[in-house]
Amino acid sequence: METTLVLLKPDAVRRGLMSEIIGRFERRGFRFRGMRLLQLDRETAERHYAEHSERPFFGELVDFITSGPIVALALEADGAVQTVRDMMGKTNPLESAPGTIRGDLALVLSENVIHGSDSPESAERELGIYFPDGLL
Ligand code: D4T
Repeated sequence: METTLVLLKPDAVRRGLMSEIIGRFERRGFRFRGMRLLQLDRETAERHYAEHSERPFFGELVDFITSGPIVALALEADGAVQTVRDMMGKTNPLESAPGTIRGDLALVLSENVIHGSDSPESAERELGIYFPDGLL
């Protein structure tokens, strides 16, 4: 079994899409091992996005992810990392297929409603950021 970290970004919470997105993961059959509503401080956001620290969009990315409450989910299934990535669609919503979360709910790269860990190693690192006390 594998567990992955999902974030519903501030745009998803602001737009009232929490139940729409969480419902998709419930209906797909994931086991929910953690769920938190929180607002990131800049230091934690910079830790989350450390791999992008040299990219030109880094400042705006941190501004955006700290701009309001987010939901962090820890979801377990066989192949959870890839299954969540497939359900999310491509990073740029304009390239995301209909039927995916971004393909149905987003249009803008910088406000693409959801994050999912991109590998089991990233999942382990990111779960430690959002669920330092462990999972159910
Ligand atoms: P996250 O990490 O949010 O799940 O997105 P992805 O894994 O799908 O994509 P990513 O790491 O390449 O990008 C992280 C985050 O930065 C935003 N972004 C990305 C942006 O605002 N401008 C850009 O040019 C790129 C490439 C969108 C997602």
